[in-house]
Amino acid sequence: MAARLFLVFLCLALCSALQATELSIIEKKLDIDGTTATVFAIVQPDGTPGIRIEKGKGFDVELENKLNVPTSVHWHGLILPNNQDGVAFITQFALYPGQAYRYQFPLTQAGTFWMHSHLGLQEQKLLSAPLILVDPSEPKVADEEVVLFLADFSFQSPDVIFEKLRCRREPPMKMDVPDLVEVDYAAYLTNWRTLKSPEIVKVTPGDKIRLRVINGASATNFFIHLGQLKGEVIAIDGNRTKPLLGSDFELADAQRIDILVDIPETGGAFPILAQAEGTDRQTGLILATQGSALPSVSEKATNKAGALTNAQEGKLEALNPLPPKQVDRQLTVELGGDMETYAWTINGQAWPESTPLIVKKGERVEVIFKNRSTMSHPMHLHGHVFQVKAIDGNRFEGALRDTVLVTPNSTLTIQFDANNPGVWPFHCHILYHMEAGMFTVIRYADFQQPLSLQ
Ligand SMILES: [Cu+2]
Repeated sequence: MAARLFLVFLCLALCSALQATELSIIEKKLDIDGTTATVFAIVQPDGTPGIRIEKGKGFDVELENKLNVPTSVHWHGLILPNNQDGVAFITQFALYPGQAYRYQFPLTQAGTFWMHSHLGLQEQKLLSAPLILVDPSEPKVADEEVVLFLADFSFQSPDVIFEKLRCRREPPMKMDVPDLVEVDYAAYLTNWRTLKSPEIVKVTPGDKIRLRVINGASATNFFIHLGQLKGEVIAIDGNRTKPLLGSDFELADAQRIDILVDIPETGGAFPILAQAEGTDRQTGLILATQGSALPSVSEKATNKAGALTNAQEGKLEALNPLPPKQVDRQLTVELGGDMETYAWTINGQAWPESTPLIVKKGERVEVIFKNRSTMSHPMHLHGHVFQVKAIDGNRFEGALRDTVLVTPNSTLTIQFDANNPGVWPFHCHILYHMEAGMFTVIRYADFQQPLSLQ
């Protein structure tokens, strides 16, 4: 018995002695086409934004706040213990200036994720970064990987943007389709750069490239254009899908898409572009083989993009869907609000005046979203993976996701297994809709939230 206890202590001591990955939240200068902006960032000691972790090693991150304001970081899409979900004042306390917190939990997933502030409007100041989980035991699907981290950028403070949205009575831009573009952004970024000086990624002729595209924008849905390249979608929100072929895809706010592309044997330069919904503006990077002539790509696209639709969602199928099981509980989630009042609600309530949605551990839960508004809402559930099960009443075995776009005046059904007790944020990922009230929690019955956070 004593020997066994000693071994347990030895193991604990060795485990805690292992070095955690260090991540710091910092303020930094960013050049936006010749004008310097002050933004936030989440970086490793060498300045690399975000992290890449091998699944088997588990999540072990020492996160330090080097800002002079409180902050928090949420690990978007990860299945993790409730008290490490990083949502300030709901699942954790804020991280105050100078404080550090060590996040440690086992990893059950491998795929493309991201991290971002979950406190106030800090996400708009680019407090976000990629979070890539890899599983070396999985068969290799590509020769190279390229991460595209998309963002929307404004020189205005997020508080001013929010106040303008709440006070305006006129659309901010002349629009053919109203309500598609809420914020007139100064720039759209890919890996923190505009198309005036895009990242050029060297690739080899004949190679297969895995594009990990992350929509890290605060309030923008994108269309992804591969140009001459043909793509094969292999994963959505970090979950494997059956192959979906194409050159143009949809990527709502906070979602991720993993696409395989083949670089032709003849080589060349291949822009990978993301065009903001409802605009003629785009961002991106260029994949180029040695010696190829680099094209200049304008920030202005040839055509104005319309709105994202349900078309792609209806074609996506999970590679490993939820096992068949009878639904134990059905929750209806009505999404309401309008641009005039700029009050956004879930079941008629705006956070924090919200009634939590209750589930019980072990249940198969079905959520029916009914969007009663004229805006799209990318709805995100923390701590769980859900499967899309129906769009406008048409049932199918859709993708596994953590964020799904509910388009205007449509109904969309998802299911998940309630197997991770806690109090889990469930909200629209458009930052300003969330801030204006489109946020609630799913609470497990009998879950004891730490008293101090109630
Ligand atoms: Cu919304």
